[in-house]
Amino acid sequence: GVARKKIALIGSGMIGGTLAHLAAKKEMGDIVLFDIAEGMPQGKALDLSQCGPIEGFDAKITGSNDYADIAGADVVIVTAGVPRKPGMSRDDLLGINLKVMKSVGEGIKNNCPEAFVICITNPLDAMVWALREFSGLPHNKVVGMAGVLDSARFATFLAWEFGVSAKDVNAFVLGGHGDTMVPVLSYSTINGIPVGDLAKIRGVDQARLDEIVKRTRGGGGEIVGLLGNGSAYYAPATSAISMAEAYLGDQKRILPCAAYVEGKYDVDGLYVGVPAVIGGNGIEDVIEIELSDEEKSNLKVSVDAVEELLEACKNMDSSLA
Ligand code: A3D
Repeated sequence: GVARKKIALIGSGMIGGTLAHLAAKKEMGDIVLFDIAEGMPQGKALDLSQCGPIEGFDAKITGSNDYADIAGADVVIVTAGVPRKPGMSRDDLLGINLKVMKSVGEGIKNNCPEAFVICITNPLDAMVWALREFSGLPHNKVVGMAGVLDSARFATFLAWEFGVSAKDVNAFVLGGHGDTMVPVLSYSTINGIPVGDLAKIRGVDQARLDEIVKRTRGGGGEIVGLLGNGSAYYAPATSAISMAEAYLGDQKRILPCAAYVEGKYDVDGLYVGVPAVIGGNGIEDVIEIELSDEEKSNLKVSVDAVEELLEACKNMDSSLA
C-alpha cells in the first residue's frame, strides 16, 4: 500500500521544534522528534499535534529518546548539539558537537541508512563531513544546510537596501558557513537584473554593497547577540525544509548547500558551500560557476578554514584520521 513519508528530526530544540511545525503544516509526512533530553521531544510532539485541528493538517508527530523510532526515515534533519552563546564562534562548538555527530551518525547508520540526511549542527562544514564519516552513508545522501540561509540573509538585506520585494531577490553565497563565507554579487540578481546594475540605477555605491556583504557574513552572530541566549531558528528551519522538499519532490532545485566536492572549485574531497542540484537521488550534481580572481581567492580562504577544522576533528577522534 501507500506509505506516508517519514521525517526524523534529530535534536528537538529550537530549530527541531520549528522544523516539526513546518513539516506538519506542509503535510510532508509523519514526524519523529528525537532528543536525548527525556520528556521534551514527547512534550513538543503533543503540543504540535494539537495544532493539527486548528491549522488543519494531518501528520502523526511523536517524540522519542530511542533511535529505533527513526527506523525507515526518508529524511533526517540533524540539529543535535549545542548552539552558540554571545561571543562564541561556531568553531568553539567543535569538540562537543563532534561527539554528538558520532552518536547521531551511528543512530542513522543502524536505523535508516537509506535516508537523505541534512545536517544543520555547527560548525557546519566540519560537522556534515564528520556525520557522513560516522554514518557511512554515500556522499550524495548527506548534505549541510547553510547556503540557503546565508543567501536568504543576503537577499533580505539587498531587498531592504533597494526597497524591493524580497521575493524578487536571488542572492548567491558560496564557501564555508562562517565568517569566511563568500557572498557573490556578480551572480546575485533582482528579478534577473544584476545587483551591480540596479545599484548604479539606484545610486547605491560599492562601499554600501560591501557593508551588506559584511552584514551577511556576520548575519548569524548579529542574531546571537540580540537573542542573548541561543541562535537563529526560524530561517534555519525554513531553509532546511526547502532542501527536504527538493529531495522528496525530486524537484532538481539548484540550492546553495554544503555538498561533497571532489574535483571542482579546486577542492578535493571536502564539504563546502556550492550550488548543488537536489533531487530524488540526493545531491545529483555540483555546479561549478565561473568566479573572478578575487572570488576565487576568497573561496580559497574559506576552503582552507574548513580544512583546518577537519584536521582538528581528526585530532580529536582517531577514527576520523
Ligand atoms: P538547541 O535549541 O539547543 O537544540 C539542540 C538540541 O540538541 C537540544 O534539545 C539538545 O538536548 C539536543 N542534543 C544535544 N546532544 C544530543 C545528542 N547527543 N543527541 C540528540 N540530541 C542532542 O539548538 P538549536 O536548535 O538552536 O541549534 C541546533 C544547532 O544548529 C546548533 O549547533 C547551532 O549552532 C546550529 N545552527 C546552524 C545554523 C546553520 O546555518 C548551519 C543556523 C543556526 C543554528
